[in-house]
Amino acid sequence: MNNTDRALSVLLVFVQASSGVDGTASLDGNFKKGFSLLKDQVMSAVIKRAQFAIPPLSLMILSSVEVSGVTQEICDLRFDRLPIEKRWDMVGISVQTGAVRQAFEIASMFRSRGVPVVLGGPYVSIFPERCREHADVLVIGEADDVWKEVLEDLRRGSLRAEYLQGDFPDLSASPPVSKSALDIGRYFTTNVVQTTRGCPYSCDFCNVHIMNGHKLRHRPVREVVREVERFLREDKRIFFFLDDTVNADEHYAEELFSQLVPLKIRWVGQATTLLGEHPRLLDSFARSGCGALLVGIESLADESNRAHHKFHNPAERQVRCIKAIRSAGICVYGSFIFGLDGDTLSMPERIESFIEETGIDVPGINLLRPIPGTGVFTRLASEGRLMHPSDDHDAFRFSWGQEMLYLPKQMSLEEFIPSYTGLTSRVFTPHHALERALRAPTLRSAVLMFNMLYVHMYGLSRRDLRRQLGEISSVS
Ligand code: B12
Ligand code: SF4
Repeated sequence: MNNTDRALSVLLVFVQASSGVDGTASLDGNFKKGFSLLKDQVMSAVIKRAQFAIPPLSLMILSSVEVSGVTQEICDLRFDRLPIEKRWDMVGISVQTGAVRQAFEIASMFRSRGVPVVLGGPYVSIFPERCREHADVLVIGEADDVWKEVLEDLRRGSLRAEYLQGDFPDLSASPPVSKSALDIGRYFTTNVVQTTRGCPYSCDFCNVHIMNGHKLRHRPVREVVREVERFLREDKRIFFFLDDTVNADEHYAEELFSQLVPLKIRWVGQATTLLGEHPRLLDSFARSGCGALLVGIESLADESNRAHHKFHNPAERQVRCIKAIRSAGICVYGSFIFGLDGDTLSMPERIESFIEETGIDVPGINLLRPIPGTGVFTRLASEGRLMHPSDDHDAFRFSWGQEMLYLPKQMSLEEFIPSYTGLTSRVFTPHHALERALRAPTLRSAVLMFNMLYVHMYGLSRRDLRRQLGEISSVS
């Protein structure tokens, strides 16, 4: 059929993961039982707020692609109900490994109504064969450039079954990102910006370097500055720089953030602790309004970081670097993974004193989530250490540290689980939350809210892990 005669509507869907940072459904589940309905709703709103919901940049990029006669809307399932009754000419769904089942269910609902479904996103790019039967069209790889072709083919009535972005798109020529498909008020902020893509590192538990490649691709500094200026006109709130490592190219970052100083924004991002050893760059971060950085500490044992190919943050330099970042007035969210291959039962004590010594403002103590498609997943499968069949990807969804998915190397599950739950029950208390907020170099209310959210979430994690331990014990 040729679709050129009438305006076509395309719906872009961001799927809510059933648990994890955006899984309010499971997060506030506890409250539903004991509290009155009003309290329930208030608590739910607080939790939603504390999740600092930001819009999906992927769908903002796609919805900014203009093809005459095609309009695009974003449905963010963290807030919206699926507009299944409305007439759509095509539905695009962003599939993350954590929400594959939900994404396929949504695809099937639309397809059963005759609406063609396009699947794209990290999971599709890594496992296209597993997605094929659930879609009419697959977009494999970063879709910045190919999306226009898809929309034009929709217009012509000649959609293909597959669009493959062979190489990685050149970010030096990306068109402006628009917020026109967003309901700005519902988000914590809509100022989400990516300055580079790709990651030069190869941590084996991560698939960014697989999806986006090892070569760092930059957007021109002047374009990022223009985008920040433009975004500021629509939304004065804080900026999230979504780069996996915003200091990956120090010269680029120093130039960019020095140029952002006059705009007087507040921003947060993700960086390596090496930043603490580069005073000029750190200074440009602080002067340009950086309020907080998430740093991946992973393990305090070098043998663990080596085992998982994380070579760029040796443990002995971490304390000094984190202290330097905090002294520059920037809060540190320190992300640990307990249970890596070199970790032993002495690790919880080390983590606790490390948090104390460095003054980390928001600690995150994760369990290793082996993501299908990563090096660690393949290795654990070959070592017989995965607790579910390796082709059951739904079992390896990203729950919030709520169950063990693999067997640790240096300890049994019967030892590991109590040691992890003991650690989180000591680190995440309302008392520590308040203490951390009071000593935070800036953004104190956000630090308090984040820590309080974690008091709640790690409580859920302990409940689920204890239940899993009970099940393991009753079987053995
Ligand atoms: C910001 C961020 C978040 C934010 C916003 C989520 C989002 N996806 O926008 C929040 C905090 C909510 C979040 C949550 C989670 N995240 Co996150 N997040 C990121 C981060 C740092 C940046 C995402 C981003 O904007 N990238 C830039 C855009 C442009 O790239 P993109 O999303 O890949 O989109 C491109 C293509 O994939 C494709 N595409 C994407 N969607 C679609 C849809 C269609 C129809 C088409 C055609 C194409 C297409 O085209 C886009 C343009 O090129 C990435 C790391 C990364 N480098 O991407 C991790 C990442 C996406 N997150 C990850 C994880 C694990 C999670 C959580 C499960 C964590 C948890 N335990 O709760 C949840 C799941 C949330 C969910 N509902 O899926 C993993 C996903 C791995 C995987 N294989 O799926 C990543 C890759 C990090 C990692 N180290 O592995 N996350
Ligand atoms: S964890 Fe961070 S540094 Fe390591 S490969 Fe992934 S994005 Fe790069």
